[in-house]
Amino acid sequence: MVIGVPNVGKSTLINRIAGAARAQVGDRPGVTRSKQWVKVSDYLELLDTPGLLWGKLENEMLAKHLAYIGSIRDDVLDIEEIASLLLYDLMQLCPNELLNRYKKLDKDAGIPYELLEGVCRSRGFVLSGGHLDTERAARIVLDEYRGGKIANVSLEKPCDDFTSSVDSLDASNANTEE
Ligand SMILES: Nc1nc2c(ncn2[C@@H]2O[C@H](COP(=O)(O)OP(=O)(O)OP(=O)(O)O)[C@@H](O)[C@H]2O)c(=O)[nH]1
Ligand SMILES: [Mg+2]
Repeated sequence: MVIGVPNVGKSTLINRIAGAARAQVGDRPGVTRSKQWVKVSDYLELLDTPGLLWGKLENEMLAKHLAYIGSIRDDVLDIEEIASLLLYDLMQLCPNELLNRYKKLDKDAGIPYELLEGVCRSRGFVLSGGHLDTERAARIVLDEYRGGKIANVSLEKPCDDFTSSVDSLDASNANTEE
């Protein structure tokens, strides 16, 4: 049985082991809707399963990370906030790669949203009247991060503490279609 949070590649792994596109794959959470046996050989069958999330995500850092990687549907999130926080975290983890991709970021920005505005300036996402198209920038940042275009960096270390309890995000039904 292959289990895990949504959109991490469970079905892709099964297809790779089976050597054929047997399980449905997609770049969003909730693609696998029910359990499905996939026969790999006369001696091996794998069970693909829908992604699972905790009923309520009580740790703020864990919730953020799941949002960054696309395990929680974007349409239940404030993507500008998530993208801003992601940029802020990446600025600590891999500033050189981030500044290389988005040239006009202020590496000393004190507020995450300023980094999203920096992405707008870097990419020319400016609307009439000089307003910055931060929603477009947020979608681009999340897309490029999830596509591995910004940096290959781990958000978590084995020693990280996920026991603190902060009610930040109710993820019930967050990985299912309406
Ligand atoms: N970069 C990268 N992308 C991957 C990898 N494995 C899977 N993907 C991509 O991640 C996305 C999700 O893959 P799935 O196999 O559908 O993920 P899942 O865990 O079965 O997702 P659910 O069924 O929705 O829970 C797809 O766009 C895959 O192409 C990997 O090793 N590296
Ligand atoms: Mg799947």
